[in-house]
Amino acid sequence: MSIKTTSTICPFCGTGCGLGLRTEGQQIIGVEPIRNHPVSKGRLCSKGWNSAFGVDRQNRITTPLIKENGSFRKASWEEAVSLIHEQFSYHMEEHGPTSVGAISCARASNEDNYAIQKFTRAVLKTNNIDHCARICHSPSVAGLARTLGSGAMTNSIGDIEKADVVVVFGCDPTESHCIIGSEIIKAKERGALLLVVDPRKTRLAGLADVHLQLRLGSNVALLNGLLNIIFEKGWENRAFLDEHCQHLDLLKSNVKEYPPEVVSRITGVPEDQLVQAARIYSHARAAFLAYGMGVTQYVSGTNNVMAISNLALSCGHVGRPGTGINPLRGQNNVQGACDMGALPGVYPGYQSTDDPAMREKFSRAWGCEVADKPGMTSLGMNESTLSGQFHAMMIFGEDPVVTDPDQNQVAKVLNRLDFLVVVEMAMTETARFADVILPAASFAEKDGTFTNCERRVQRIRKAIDPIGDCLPDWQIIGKLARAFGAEGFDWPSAEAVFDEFSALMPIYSRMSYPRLEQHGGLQWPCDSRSPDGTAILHQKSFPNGKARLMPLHYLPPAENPDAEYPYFLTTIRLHFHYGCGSMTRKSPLLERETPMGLLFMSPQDAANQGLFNNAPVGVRSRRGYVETRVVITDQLPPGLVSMPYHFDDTPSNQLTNDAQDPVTRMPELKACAVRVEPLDPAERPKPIQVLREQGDCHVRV
Ligand SMILES: Nc1nc2c(c(=O)[nH]1)N[C@H]1C(S)=C(S)[C@@H](COP(=O)(O)OP(=O)(O)OC[C@H]3O[C@@H](n4cnc5c(=O)[nH]c(N)nc54)[C@H](O)[C@@H]3O)O[C@H]1N2
Ligand SMILES: Nc1nc2c(c(=O)[nH]1)N[C@H]1C(S)=C(S)[C@@H](COP(=O)(O)OP(=O)(O)OC[C@H]3O[C@@H](n4cnc5c(=O)[nH]c(N)nc54)[C@H](O)[C@@H]3O)O[C@H]1N2
Ligand code: SF4
Ligand SMILES: [Mo]
Repeated sequence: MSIKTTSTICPFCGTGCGLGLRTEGQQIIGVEPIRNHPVSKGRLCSKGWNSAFGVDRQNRITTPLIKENGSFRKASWEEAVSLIHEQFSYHMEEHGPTSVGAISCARASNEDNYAIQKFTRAVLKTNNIDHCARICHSPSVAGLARTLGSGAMTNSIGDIEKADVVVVFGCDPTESHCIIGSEIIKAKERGALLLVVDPRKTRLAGLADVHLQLRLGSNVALLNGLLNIIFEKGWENRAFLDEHCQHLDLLKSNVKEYPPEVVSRITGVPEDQLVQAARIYSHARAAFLAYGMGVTQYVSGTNNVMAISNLALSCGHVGRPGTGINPLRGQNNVQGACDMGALPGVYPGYQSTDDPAMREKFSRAWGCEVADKPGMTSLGMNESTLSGQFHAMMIFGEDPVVTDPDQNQVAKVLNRLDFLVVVEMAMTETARFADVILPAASFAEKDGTFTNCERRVQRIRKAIDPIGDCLPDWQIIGKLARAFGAEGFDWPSAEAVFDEFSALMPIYSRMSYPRLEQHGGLQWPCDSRSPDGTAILHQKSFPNGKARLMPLHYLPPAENPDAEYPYFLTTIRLHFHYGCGSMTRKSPLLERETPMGLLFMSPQDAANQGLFNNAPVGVRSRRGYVETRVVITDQLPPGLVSMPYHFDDTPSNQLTNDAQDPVTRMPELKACAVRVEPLDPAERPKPIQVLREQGDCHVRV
């Protein structure tokens, strides 16, 4: 049998590296990088190299499954779909369409996400549609929409090589966006100055010219402090401010309240470092600022994003090569899932559901009445379930039991739902709660597109047939829609789905599969004014004319250490694992590198508690308890501990707090208070499943 290589895109992070799948017949036999790929240029990180394990047939759900008497049995598509139709119809009639909803999937394609939100709005007649962007970059979408008028990365990954200053603000790209991380290291090697703002001494912080090791959750104070110095010294970009920004006076009087001595007290950063950082950023010819979850995952998430925007605008580092405000979008297709309107408030292309003209546009295009009531966010649907108003949910490819804050609360919600459908590739902790599981095809088994963090829409291509009874999500939606008697879901191909949505979305309007092929992907906006795509946003002006500067105030995290829970816990990512681990933990090579959840702790704290490297410990918060092992590291200052969130047996989301940003309802995943309880050194940490059986963790279900 001949061997062929199919050119596609890595299914993990938003960098969007080009990946070749080598197949022999219907078997994936290898993975290779794509040499001439515009972003990855022949490189992959270890997750990309190991992507085939996550989709292997041995690790997959391959038929629909229906729960009966507490366990799953195999079912046909007809039986599963008819049960879903019956249950959803019942709840829609009994309690109205706002009592049902869907969670879409930032790991699936644009075609899948478009189909899922169309089905929700046109067939279930509700705007209750959301996805993991809620707990990821929703503050970027909201914050940048307010200040700049558009919520995506303003520049491109290739701009890093044009910058003379790179700022890494609350993100850890050598772990999380490894190929971007390596571009930053290259920039540093060729002489760019590197500024890192992070409470932990990350790998890039170790290489930085200045590392501002601020206290957890003190971003707004720090950013206002930098602006105070910049305005005080006259280092702002007057010409840019005059031409492009409004509300300068408001911002100036706002940051007057943040002189260096006050900011140093709040953030713990020495005053001379604040001045040094302010000088470097404001004096740069081109400063590329990248930021991540250390900015967004706070009750002050949207304010943090707007404070970053204030700084970049005041120094004029927007709209030119090598600059920009660059949220490093996380999931392979989270940018696309947002673009497709898998959010309660927007149709595809960020066209508001509150705008009657848009409602009319989509009603006409879809040939039916669409939902007219405002939709709920994912956490809103959870709350509504607990108050008895929300009854049936479909979750496409997310594992909230492991990845949402406060695991015991999530379990309580899923138990309360009357009917839960999970569309998944593998058996996850969330899928165990389902009444029906539908088997999804993996990225290797379908055609479509992913949109990476720099707004580049790229083709993914089918290398093998879907295994077993699996189907791409958009075809699963087709089956469900037919059961509901709905028309307009019978697309003959992924390309037909793409053609339908690109015609409805101005920012994708000049894209087509042949044009994506020809250009090696196209960056939106791609319209008649910019038919070959847009590498840099806001080069001439902002969508609303001028950008807005926003006066903001510092707000501490919702939960802070105290005598009972003396440590701050922050949750992080590790290079070798991804999300809930449902794919990366299937790779023996990745699993060998980090096989279990860990608690990182400073040498001082470990010494105070009499803990040695690898010592077993319990970690407790007001919400839950896990057991794990200690790793002593000088990456952390005393008083701060950290844990990855990839491990279903050591879930750090047992501990996290679901206090929320009032604008976006982003939960505060980056800060909560915990205590660390040494276990007998001979004891093995118990996985959560065992703790639960023993009643050792306060499961509130
Ligand atoms: N290996 C791997 N890569 C991934 C993922 C994965 O699961 N595994 N997930 C993908 C996804 S979904 C996403 S969203 C991205 C996320 O990518 P990142 O944003 O890099 O993710 P985190 O590890 O959560 O990093 C957040 C950083 O913020 C810092 N931090 C915490 N609090 C503060 C604060 O108050 N201020 C500042 N300035 N910094 C703070 C933390 O110390 C940490 O270094 O990664 C993507 N890539
Ligand atoms: N404590 C803490 N918690 C966090 C974070 C944190 O920093 N700290 N980060 C948060 C962030 S930024 C994010 S984005 C979330 C991520 O949270 P999730 O989205 O729940 O995590 P993933 O592991 O990406 O889960 C996606 C699931 O999709 C499935 N899947 C993959 N491809 C497809 C497909 O094509 N179709 C279907 N139907 N399914 C598919 C996979 O099998 C996997 O089980 O986690 C959040 N949780
Ligand atoms: S950097 Fe991201 S997209 Fe590139 S290979 Fe690694 S996980 Fe995949
Ligand atoms: Mo994310």
